[in-house]
Amino acid sequence: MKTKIKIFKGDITNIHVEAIVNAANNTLLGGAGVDGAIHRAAGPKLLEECKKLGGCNTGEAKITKGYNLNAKFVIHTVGPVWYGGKNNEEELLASCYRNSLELAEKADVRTIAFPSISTGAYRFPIEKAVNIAMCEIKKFVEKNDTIEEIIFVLFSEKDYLLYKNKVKEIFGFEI
Ligand code: AR6
Repeated sequence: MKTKIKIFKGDITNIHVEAIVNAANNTLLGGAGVDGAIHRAAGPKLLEECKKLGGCNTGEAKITKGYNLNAKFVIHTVGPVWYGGKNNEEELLASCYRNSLELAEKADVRTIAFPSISTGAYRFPIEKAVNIAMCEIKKFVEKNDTIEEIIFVLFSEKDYLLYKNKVKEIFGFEI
């Protein structure tokens, strides 16, 4: 495995990477949380481009330019709302990570940052979400080495520690 996995505590809009992933909603027209922060930092042209995309299904992803962000691209993915786990939520969250990474690879992205998709307004339990995120990343990096760096950006200390411990468990190294 050549890809480096990193964990960072802070605001994803400040990270210097080629693509940042947005935890969006089905309209792709902006919202609160990380979505709001990304649209604010990217500026109004991001919304203009998003309006042309015709929304996005849950579990899927679409790519736009990054406009005023440091990142060249934004990959918008729509996580599932957690309704207790019987509505295919786990598989849908896994497909957010898979589809985002596939789009990044197609766009020749070498560095990418993810937020913790679905664990805010969409209420996905973070202990389950972090496991799904890391398992999907591991499957991807075992088969692809075009992406050099994958960074998870967490807002809170609690989330940061959960991700950090999961990296150790799944990848077997300390960050
Ligand atoms: N940088 C990194 N992480 C952040 C940031 C930031 N700037 N802001 C929030 N987080 P959420 P969801 C964390 O609610 O659960 C939006 O309204 C946050 O603490 O942003 O997928 C969309 O339009 C949490 O841990 O995304 C949708 O309607 C994580 O990012 C809906 O929310 C995800 O929280 C999507 O909900």
